[in-house]
Amino acid sequence: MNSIGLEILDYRGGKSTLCAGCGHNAISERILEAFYEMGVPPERVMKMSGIGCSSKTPAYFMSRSFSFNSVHGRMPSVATGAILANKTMKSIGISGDGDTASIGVGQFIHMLRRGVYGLTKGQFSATADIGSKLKTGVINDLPPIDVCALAIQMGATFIGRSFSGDKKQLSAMLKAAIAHKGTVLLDIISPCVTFNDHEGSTKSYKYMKEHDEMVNETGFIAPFEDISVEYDHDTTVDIQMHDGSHLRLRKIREDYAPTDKTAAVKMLMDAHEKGEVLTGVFYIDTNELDFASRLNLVDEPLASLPQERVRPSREVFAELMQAHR
Ligand SMILES: Cc1ncc(C[n+]2csc(CCOP(=O)(O)OP(=O)(O)O)c2C)c(N)n1
Ligand code: SF4
Ligand SMILES: [Mg+2]
Repeated sequence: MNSIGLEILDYRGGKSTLCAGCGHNAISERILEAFYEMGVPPERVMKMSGIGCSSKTPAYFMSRSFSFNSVHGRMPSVATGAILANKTMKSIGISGDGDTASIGVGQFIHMLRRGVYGLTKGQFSATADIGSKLKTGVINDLPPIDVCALAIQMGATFIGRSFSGDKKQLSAMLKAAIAHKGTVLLDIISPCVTFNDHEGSTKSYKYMKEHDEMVNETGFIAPFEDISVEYDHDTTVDIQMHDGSHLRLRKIREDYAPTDKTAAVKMLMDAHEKGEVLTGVFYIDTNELDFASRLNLVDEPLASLPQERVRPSREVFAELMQAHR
C-alpha cells in the first residue's frame, strides 16, 4: 500500500498489445510505479500522447487516469490546452521520436519555447530578440529561434546572414548562394518600416546600423571573371564553388573559421547574449553531397524523362501486385 492507501493494482492499465520485450512496456511499468510510490492519486493524472507504438502506451498504465490520444505529432498543443484548462492535474506526455522529432517537430519546438504567433502584424515573431520592444511598448521576454544556428545543426551546407541595407554584402552572398550546390540558408534582416522600425526594436534600420557585426567580408568572383585578383592568404579564405566561381571571405574575426560548426553555433549564441547581430558567412561545406546527388538520381531530369522510363509497364506492374499480395 502506498502513502494514500492504494495498491499497485490501482495503477495498472490494460493489457499491452505491443511486441513482447518492447522497451515501451518497461517504461510503462516504471511510470506506473513512480506514480504509485509517490502516492499520486491516479484520478489526478492526465496522460497525453500522439500516434505510434509509444503513444499507445497510456492505455497500458493507470486506467483510472484521464487519457487523450491526439493526432500524430500534435500531443504538445492538446496537452497545453488540457493543462491550461486544469492546472491542478499532473500531466504526462508520451511521444515517440517520430511523433516528436519528425511530424511533430514544429509543435515540439514551440511547446518548449512557449511563444504564440496567432496574428501577424505588430506582434513578436519567433525570431524576435529578448528585450526587443513593440511599438505599443510591450517587451519580448522569450528567447529567439536563431534560424542560422538551427540550420547549422540540421545540416544545411551554406549558412549566412545579411541585411537588406547592405547592398555589397547581400549581392555577394546571394551570388555565392546561387552558385552553391546544396541547401543554403540566408537569413536576411529586413526591417518592417510600418511595425518594426521604432526605438527599442532590434530589427530596425537604426539598430542594425549600430549593432551589425560582420564576421567576415564576402566577395564573389563568377567563373567568367578573373580569379587571379590579388588577395592576402593570411587574412582571406578562398573557397572554390562547384560551378567554378570563388567565394572569398576576408576574416574580420581573426579566430573564426567558417568550416567549424560548433564554433559557428557558439558564436551565434554568444552574440545573442551581447545584443550583437552577426552577419557574414557562418558556415560553409562544399564537400558534402547535395540532396539530389545523395538520392543517386539519373543525370537526366526526371521531369523530362519519357513515360516509358518512369512508369512501370503493365506487365511489370501486374507482377509487382502479384508479389505483394
Ligand atoms: C498524419 C499521420 N502520418 C503518418 C502516420 C503513420 N505513422 C503511424 S505511427 C508513425 C511513426 C511513429 O513513430 P514514433 O513516434 O517514434 O513511435 P514508435 O512507434 O517508434 O514508438 C507514423 C509515421 C499517421 N498515423 N498519421
Ligand atoms: S516499438 Fe512497436 S514494433 Fe517495435 S517492439 Fe515496440 S511494439 Fe513492437
Ligand atoms: Mg520511434
